[in-house]
Amino acid sequence: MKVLVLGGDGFCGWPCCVNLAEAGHDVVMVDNLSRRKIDVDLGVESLTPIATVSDRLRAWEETGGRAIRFVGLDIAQDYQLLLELLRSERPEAVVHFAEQRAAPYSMKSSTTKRYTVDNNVNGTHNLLCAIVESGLDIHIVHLGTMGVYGYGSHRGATIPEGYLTVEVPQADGSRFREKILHPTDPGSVYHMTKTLDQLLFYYYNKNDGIRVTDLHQGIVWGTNTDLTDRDPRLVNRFDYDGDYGTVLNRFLMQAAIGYPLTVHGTGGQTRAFIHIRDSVKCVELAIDHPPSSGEKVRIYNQMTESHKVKDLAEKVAAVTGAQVSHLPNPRKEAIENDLIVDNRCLIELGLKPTTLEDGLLSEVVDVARRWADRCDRSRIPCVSTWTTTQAAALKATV
Ligand code: NAD
Ligand code: USQ
Repeated sequence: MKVLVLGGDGFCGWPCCVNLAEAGHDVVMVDNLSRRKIDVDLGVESLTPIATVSDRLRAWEETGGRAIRFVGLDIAQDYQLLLELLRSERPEAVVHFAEQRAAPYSMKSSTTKRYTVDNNVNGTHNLLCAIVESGLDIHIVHLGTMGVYGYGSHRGATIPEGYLTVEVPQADGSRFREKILHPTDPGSVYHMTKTLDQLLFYYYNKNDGIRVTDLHQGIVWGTNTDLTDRDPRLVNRFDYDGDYGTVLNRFLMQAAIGYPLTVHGTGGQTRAFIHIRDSVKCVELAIDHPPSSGEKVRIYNQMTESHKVKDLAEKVAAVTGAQVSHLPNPRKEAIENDLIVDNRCLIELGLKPTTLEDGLLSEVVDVARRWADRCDRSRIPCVSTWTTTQAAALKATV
C-alpha cells in the first residue's frame, strides 16, 4: 500500500516509517524538520545522536530496507504542495504525526502557544481540505492523545474508546440514549489542539465521508525498535529536556546520570503509557484495518498501562538506586487523578502489550548511559509554567 507519513522524521514517526517499509508498504516520509529546528532554537539536542534525514534513509537502504522517499513540506503552510503531493502520489493512507507535541513547549509564551495552535490546527485542516479537493478516498490515521479526555476525576468511570453513551432526560420525563464524542478536557494548549483536531475529523467525516482512525495515544516511552537498532545511523531521537522530555524516559535518563528523579508535586498524577514498539505496531494495525466507507471516525485508545508518576519514580529508583525529589509542579493539573481506560480495540486487532516489567526499563537506562556525556544537565529542569502562580512558586525554590 502507498502510505504518506506526515511528521515521519519525529520520535514516533521515524520508527513507524521503517516499520511500514519493512511490512512491504511504499512509504513517503513528509516533514518540515521543524522539530530539529526547535532543538536548535532551544539550544538542546536529542540525547542520542540522530543522523540527518538523508543519512538515515541511505543507512536504511544499505541495511536492506525497502526505499523510503522524503518530501520536505510544511503541511500547515504549503497547502498547494500538499494537494499536489496527494494528487501525484495517490496514497491509500496518510499517517499524521506532524504536530508540535510538547505541552510544556506549548505553554512557554504567547509565541509558542500561537505557533502550536496555528501549526497543529492548520496542518490537520489542510490535510482534510486537500483530501476533499483531491477527490481521492484516503484513510487518515491520526496520532491524537489520551489527554483529550482530561485528567480530572472520572469518578471511577472507565474511559471508553472515543464515544460515550449518554441518557438525555426529556421534559415529559422520558429519556433517550445517544452515543456522543466523549467530552474533552484539555490540560494545555497542546492538548487543546488535539481536541480541536477531533472536531475537525468529526465534521469532515460527517460532511465529506473522510475515513479517519484517531489514535488516542498515551505517553510513549523507550527509544529504539528492532529496526532502528539495525545501524547507529538509524537511531531514534531521545528527548530529555524540560520541554520535550516525557516523564518515564526522563526518569530513566536521570537515573542513568545520577540526577534525582524530578517528580512534580506529590506525583499522584496518573497517566497512560505505551512503549515505542507497541506504538509502531498500533499504527500498522490501524492502516491494515481501515474504516469502511460511511463509517464514523474510529477512535482507539492507544495505551497499554496506567501508572501514577510517583509509582514510576519508585520503580525506577528500585531498579537503579536513583534518588527521588519532589518539586513544585510547573503545571496547573490535578494533584491526584484516577485513570481507567478501555483499550480493547487494538488488542482485539492483534496488539500484544509490552509492559514495564519486560526488562525494557534497563534497556532505556543503558541507552541513556551510553550517551550520558551528551546530556546538558542545566536543560533538565521543567521551567515552562502554566500560569504566573506556578511561575512564582517555582521561582521561590530556586
Ligand atoms: P516529534 O516532535 O518528535 O515529531 C513530530 C514531527 O512532525 C517532527 O519531525 C516535526 O518536524 C514534524 N512536523 C511538525 N509540524 C509539521 C508541519 N507543519 N509540517 C510538516 N512536518 C511537521 O513528536 P512525536 O513524539 O513523534 O509525536 C508524533 C505525534 O504523536 C504527535 O502528533 C503527538 O501529538 C502524538 N503523540 C506523541 C506522544 C509521545 O509521547 N511522544 C504521545 C501521544 C501522542
Ligand atoms: N512530570 C513529572 N516530572 C517530569 C516530567 C513530567 O512529574 O520530569 C509529570 C507531569 O507534571 C505530568 C505527567 O508527568 O503530570 C506527564 O507529563 P509528560 O511530559 O510525560 O506528558 P504530557 O505532557 O502529557 O505529554 C506527552 C507527550 C504528548 C502526548 C501526551 C500523551 O509529549 O505529545 O500527547 O504525553 S497523554 O499524557 O496521554 O496526554
